[in-house]
Amino acid sequence: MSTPDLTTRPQWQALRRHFAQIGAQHLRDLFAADPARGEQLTLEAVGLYLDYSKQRVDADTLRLLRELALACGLPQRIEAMFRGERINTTEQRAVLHVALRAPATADIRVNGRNVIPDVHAVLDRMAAFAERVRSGAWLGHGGKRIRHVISIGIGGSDLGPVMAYEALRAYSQRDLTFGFVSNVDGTDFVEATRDLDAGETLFIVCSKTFTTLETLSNAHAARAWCVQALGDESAVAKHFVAVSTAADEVAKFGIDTANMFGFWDWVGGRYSMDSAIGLSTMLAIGVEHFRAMLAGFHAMDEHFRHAPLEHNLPALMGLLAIWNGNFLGAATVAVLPYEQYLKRFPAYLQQLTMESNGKHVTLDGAPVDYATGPVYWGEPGTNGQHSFYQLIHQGTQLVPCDFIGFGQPLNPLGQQHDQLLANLIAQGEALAFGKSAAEVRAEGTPEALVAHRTFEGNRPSSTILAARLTPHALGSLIALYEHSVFVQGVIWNIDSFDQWGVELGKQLAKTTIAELTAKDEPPLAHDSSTNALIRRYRQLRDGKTSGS
Ligand code: G6Q
Repeated sequence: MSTPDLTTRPQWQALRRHFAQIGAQHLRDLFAADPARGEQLTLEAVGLYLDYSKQRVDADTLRLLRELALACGLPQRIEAMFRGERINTTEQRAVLHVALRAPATADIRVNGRNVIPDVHAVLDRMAAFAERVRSGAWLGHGGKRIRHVISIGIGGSDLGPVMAYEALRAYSQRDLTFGFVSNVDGTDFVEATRDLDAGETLFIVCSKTFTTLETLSNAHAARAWCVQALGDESAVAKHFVAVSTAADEVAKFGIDTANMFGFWDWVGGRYSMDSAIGLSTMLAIGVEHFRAMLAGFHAMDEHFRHAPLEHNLPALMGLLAIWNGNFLGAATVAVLPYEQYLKRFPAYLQQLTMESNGKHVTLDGAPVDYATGPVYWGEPGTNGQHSFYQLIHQGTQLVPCDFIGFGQPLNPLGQQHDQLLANLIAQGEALAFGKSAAEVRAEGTPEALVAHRTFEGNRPSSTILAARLTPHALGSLIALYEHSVFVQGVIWNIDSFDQWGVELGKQLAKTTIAELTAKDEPPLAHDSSTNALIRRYRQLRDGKTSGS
C-alpha cells in the first residue's frame, strides 16, 4: 500500500504557508505578544517538565503539527507498535522494547503468544545472578569473589549499558568496578584489563547475533587472558556469561548456555538496554534500582500510548523536531545535559536517533524529498559553554538545543549546583533573546566592536527539568527520546528500526582483512586510492617504509 508523499499532504502545505508567516518572527516578539508564554508552552508528564516556549512556534504551529501527525496516522502507528505488529517492515519484525518494561500482568503478543512471561523469567534469572555476584556468593574459579565486571559488546550492545552505568553511578555498589570494551582496537581491551586480577573478573559478552567481529575478537582475547592467568580452560564457566538471542553461537564460543541470558529478535540493538543487555547495569545498581528504571520507562510508555496528542510529551518533542528540521532547516540538534552523570547521554542518543532516522527512502522504498534525521551531538554543561557554544550563539547555522537539568544534586558541593543550573537557564535565555546592537552600544562598546558583540538571538531551545536523576527518571527520559524518534519516523514514513548501513559496515571490512593479512600482496581490484592505502598500510606495518 503506497502512502501519499509527505510534502504533498495538505497539512504539510498548510505548515509551509504558516512558516511563511511566522518564520521571520523573533522569539522576542512572540514573548512580548504573550506574557504567559513561558508558563503556557510547557508540558509535564512522568516527572519531566518540558519548557518549549523558546521554540519558534505558536499555538497555530502546534495545531498544524498535530494535524499533520493525525494525517500520517500517528495514533494508529503507536497502537501498531504496542500491539506487536511487524512495523519494522524491511526486517519483518515486531518492535517491542516496550514489552521489556511492561509489568508481569501485561499481555503483549507476538505471533499470538504472550511474551511477557518470557521477559519476566529472564529478569528473574538476571536478578538471581546479580544478587549472587553482588553479595559475593558467586565465586571465581580460584574461589575469590568477583570485584570487576567487564561488559564486552558494541553499538546497541554497549552504548546503553555504558551510558546507564555512568548515569546511575551514584546508585552503584562501589566495591565492584565496571569496564566496557567495545572497540576492535586492542588498546580498548588491554587498558580495561591492565590492572585486574583475572580470578576476580567477570566478563559479560553482549551480542544479539553473537557474530559481530569486534565483540567476538574481544571475547576471544578475554578468554585467552582469563585462561592464561588462571591456568585452566574450565575457568571460563565461572568468569564468562553471555547475553544474546543466539544460543547456538554462544555454545559454539564455549560459554555454557546455562550462563546465558536471552532476549528476542523484536528488540532492536539500540533499544535493548533494558533487556538482558542491561545485565551490567543491574549488577552495578542492584535489582531494585533496575526495576525502578524499568518502571520509569514503562510510565513514559503508558503516557505515550494513552495521552492525547495535545498533552503527549514524546509526540510534542517529535513534532518540534520536525518543525525545526523540515521548516526552520536545522540540520543538527545539540543535547546539553547539565548533569555530569549524563556525560555519555549524547553519545547514546546519537545512536538512538541517527541509526533510527538516518534513512533516505520511505517504507515503500521511494526516495524522500525532505530532510530526515538530523545529526545529534552534545556534551555536558557547563563544559560545552567553553568550546562549541560560540557557534550556537553567533555562527551561521541554526542549532536547536535540548537543555536537561535536575533540581537536586546527587553530590551537593557548596553552591555549585545553583551555579550549574544558573548557567543552563541563562544559556537558553541568551540563545532566545540575544543582545541587540543598541544594548551593546549602551554598554559603552566601541563602534568597531558592536557587530562582533551583538547576538541576534532567536535560536530555539527546549529545557527539560526533573527533580533528581534517579533510575526512574533516567528510564522516563530515555523512553521520551525513544518515542520522540518514533514519532519523527512516522511523519517521515521511514523504517526507524532497521540499520542496513550498519550491516554494510559489518560486511565491508571482511574482504579488506583478507587482503591485509595475506602473506604476499594479493591482486588488488579496488579503486586506486583503496589499493594504494592497502599497500601503504602493509608497508608501514611491516616496517618497509618510513611513511614519509
Ligand atoms: C543497533 C545496531 C548495532 C548493533 C551492533 C552490535 O541497533 O544494530 O549497533 O547493536 O552492531 O550487534 P550485536 O549485538 O549483534 O553484536
